[in-house]
Amino acid sequence: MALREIIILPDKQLRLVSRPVEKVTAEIRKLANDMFETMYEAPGIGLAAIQVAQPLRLITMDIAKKNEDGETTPKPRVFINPEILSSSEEMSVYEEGCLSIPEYYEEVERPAKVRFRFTDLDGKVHEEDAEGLFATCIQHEIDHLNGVLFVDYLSKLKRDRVLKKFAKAAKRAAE
Ligand code: GNR
Ligand code: NI
Repeated sequence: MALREIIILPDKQLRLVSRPVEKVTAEIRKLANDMFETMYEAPGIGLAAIQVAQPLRLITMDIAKKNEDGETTPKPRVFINPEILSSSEEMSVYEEGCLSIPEYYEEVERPAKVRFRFTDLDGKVHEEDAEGLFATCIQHEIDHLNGVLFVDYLSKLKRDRVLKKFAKAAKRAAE
């Protein structure tokens, strides 16, 4: 396994629409393994391939559940070519963050529940229901595959403020 660099704003690659994974090859498995290592190290609960500069419809996620002793057991999951099939009318609000927009957090309202379809690393297709943080996270990650970032849901004032801040930081770093 290997750590990969997470790209951050204002990197334009974050706005790319990623292409479907046609076949689960050794290269795709390696990418998924590297994404887990990168995601755990960050640390984050989800990662889209474009965040490591690979424009492919591949997501890693681990929303570990705490047991009654307060211990967490890892639950690594890979979602290939995920598609939202339906979304609830009920909405929920979560404070979101993004590894590509470091140290910025804001509340975002999204459908509280979604049903989605995805392919696993064995090439098998599944349908699954998500709610709570899982629903928020899968929507956040699928947005990445379409070049959408959580700041796109904020007011123009807030979005422009954060985009400007990262553009400035990049300029300073380049000097
Ligand atoms: O680590 C992450 N935490 C998080 C918290 C609330 C809603 C979404 C997320 S995903 C984020 C990692 C990331 O940037 N994934 O694309
Ligand atoms: Ni993100």
